[in-house]
Amino acid sequence: MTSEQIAYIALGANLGDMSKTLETAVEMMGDLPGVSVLRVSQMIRTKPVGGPSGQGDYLNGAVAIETSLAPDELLAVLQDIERKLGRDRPSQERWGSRTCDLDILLIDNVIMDSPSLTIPHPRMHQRQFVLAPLNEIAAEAVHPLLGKTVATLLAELEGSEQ
Ligand code: A4P
Ligand code: MG
Repeated sequence: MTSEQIAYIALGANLGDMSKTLETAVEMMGDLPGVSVLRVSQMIRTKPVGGPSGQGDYLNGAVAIETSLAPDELLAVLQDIERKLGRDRPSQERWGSRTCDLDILLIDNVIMDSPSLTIPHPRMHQRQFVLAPLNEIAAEAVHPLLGKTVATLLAELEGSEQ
């Protein structure tokens, strides 16, 4: 039995009723054994980053949870929610449109890199659509590899865009 840890999950959608889908995803997370939802950010509309051209805008958000699940167990239950919400990938292209994408951003100070799971999420610090909602619920959370808070990472990213 793993002890309770705080994890941050990114939510993204750019197909279907995005607002409803993400709301349902948060409810389903709260219903999981071994998971409690602590905080939920606002869902923000963002321009697609990467992937094929012509994709629609995304709705993105972030959730803080407390969980006793091990990282690979958490990934499995999140992927199950993605499937139940009809995660439908019209193309298998990397970074293509999706009904619901749930990514694990951070789990306390966990650092891991296995074929199926990399924590912290390897691109989180480069993405405003991840950091802006995360900053709303976890500005002081520290990225264990970069040694910086979410607030600092967001400020650096916004500064570098000018
Ligand atoms: N995987 C490894 N580490 C993790 C982790 N920390 N959390 C593996 C979740 N999954 C992780 O994921 C592919 C595989 O990553 C999984 O099988 C898992 O074992 P996927 O969700 O099937 O595919 P994906 O999401 O297309 O790939 P990826 O690399 O996660 O994409 P990104 O980097 O998440 O980018 N633009 C806007 N505005 N908003 C978005 O939300 N999202 C993407 C996807 C691109 N552009 C976007 C957005
Ligand atoms: Mg993903």
